[in-house]
Amino acid sequence: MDKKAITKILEEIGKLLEIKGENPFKARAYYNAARQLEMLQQDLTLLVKEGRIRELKGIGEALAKKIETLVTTGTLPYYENLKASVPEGLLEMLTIPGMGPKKIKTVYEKLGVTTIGELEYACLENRLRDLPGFGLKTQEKILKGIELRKKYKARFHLPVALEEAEKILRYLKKRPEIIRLEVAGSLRRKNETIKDIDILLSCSDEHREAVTDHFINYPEVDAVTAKGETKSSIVLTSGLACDLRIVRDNQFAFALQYFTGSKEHNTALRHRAKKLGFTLNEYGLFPHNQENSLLCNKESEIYRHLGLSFIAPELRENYGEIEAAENNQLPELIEEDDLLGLFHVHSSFSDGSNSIEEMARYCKNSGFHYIGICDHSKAAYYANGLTEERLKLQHEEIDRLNEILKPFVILKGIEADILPDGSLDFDDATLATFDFVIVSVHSSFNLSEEEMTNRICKALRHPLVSMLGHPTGRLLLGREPYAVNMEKILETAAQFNKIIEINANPYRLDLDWRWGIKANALGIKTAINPDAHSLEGLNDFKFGLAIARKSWYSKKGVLNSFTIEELKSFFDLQRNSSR
Ligand code: DGT
Ligand code: CA
Ligand code: ZN
Repeated sequence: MDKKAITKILEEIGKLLEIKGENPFKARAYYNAARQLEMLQQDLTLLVKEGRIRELKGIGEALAKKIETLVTTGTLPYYENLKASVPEGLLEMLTIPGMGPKKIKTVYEKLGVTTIGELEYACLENRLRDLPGFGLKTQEKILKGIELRKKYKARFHLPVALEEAEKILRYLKKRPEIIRLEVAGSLRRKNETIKDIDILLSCSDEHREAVTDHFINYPEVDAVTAKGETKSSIVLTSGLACDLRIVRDNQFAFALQYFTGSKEHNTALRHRAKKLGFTLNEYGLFPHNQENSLLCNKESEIYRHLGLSFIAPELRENYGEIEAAENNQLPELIEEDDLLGLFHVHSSFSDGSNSIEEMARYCKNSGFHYIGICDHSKAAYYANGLTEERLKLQHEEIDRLNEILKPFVILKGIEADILPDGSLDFDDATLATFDFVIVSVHSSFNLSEEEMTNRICKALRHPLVSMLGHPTGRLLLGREPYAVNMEKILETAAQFNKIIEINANPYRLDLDWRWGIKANALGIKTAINPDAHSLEGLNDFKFGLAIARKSWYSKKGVLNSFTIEELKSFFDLQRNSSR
């Protein structure tokens, strides 16, 4: 192993020791050794052979032995063990500007943050701001560093892609030659993460070149990666790629259907077309033995020719939508106008940035009828969780506001921690003071699948529990879900008439829609829960709505469409039926 590699390892050992909070002199000895090697004029291998490493300033017997081991064997068990004793993500955090070993140690110890994804989420929830040695400026710097890193990754969160796409569409619309313009691909299907933006437009042949030039001259372009007559690709300054396809207007519906995907849906649809005597592709729907395509101005006409009712883009994942469309059994999907209120909203009583009054007024002004305030419970000390005493104050405040804001209603909820053994961190008398209770896992993510499943199922069987929050704890592109048997959780939820939330935070979107389809089929109701920690966060319900639609939910399965009276009787029913 060469000098440079060894220097790097010595430095890393120093940082690992600091992250672990070992004696600072020990870490300093490694940094010093790294510097000594860097400045070394002689050949390191020779020095080791002659046993003269100990002569270097500040390098004692133990350190000299380690360097010798590295030079002769290329590995160092001490280093490997040290690395294994620290979560991998913590080391990775060293690459983020502003995150030195001390700060990493702090976020690990105080917030339990072990990955960059979790660190980002903690910044967005303002958790770093109040840590010793941090502050708002540091938090912003760290967040910026994380964003920069993300530029070079393969997939993007849904809101990033949506915002970029909207900007490009606005820009493209300036060209009067464009007849029709739509986003296709995974973004139109509202997938939880997006690889690239697909845009489709129609114009007459002679305008293609001008429209293409306009596209590649978009101001926020980092690189033009393809430029052809019908297809061009750019990479945006955010790192996200965007493909543009230009077709004739009489091909638009076919191209839109094709480029919306998913690939799996398209493959199934093509097979169906073939069986019915057609060839289906991005250019048209061709009856066998005919050269010309049928005319379809809209996608719905393509589906109709294939004996299917229209399939909403969100459902085009080959999860049974074609069979359902054939039998006219597709659900009437939930829509924004169906939502009467929002649950799972945090306030400044725990870790939210806004007061209950601000959150409630914002909801009221957005046209909602109610809001369910759910701050953290006392076990969530890192999130300023509520003790019984502070809960009383909160309930008094809600009573006071309900008088003022009538007929708007603030519901008293809580996001109670599910403790590792499945019990909750409030007693039944306290739990009974809420209108509804969300239970979530916020700690001990490393339990075995069986333990985690039992833990959650036990909480779901509790008669005073209404909903399960973010059922897998995943952070999209940031943290894997914890090990859990989702089938068992769904079975339990169905049996005890419990709600499983669709956490609408775009970093979570948990329940995953693939499980959402199953939950829905089992008759489990869901709630679209923004998990908002600020006024802005309340708008995240839109992403949850998309996932509810992807999970085939119609109005009747979504708690947010219930009136206040319906809600109250539902929560009563839940309590009485699980006793
Ligand atoms: P993404 O970009 O990974 O988030 O997901 P998509 O679905 O946007 O995938 P993308 O951008 O590769 O392609 C856009 C659509 O184009 C895709 O959903 C279906 C269609 N498509 C692309 N390649 C194929 C293919 O090889 N076969 C079929 N049937 N369709 C394709
Ligand atoms: Ca795409
Ligand atoms: Zn939570």
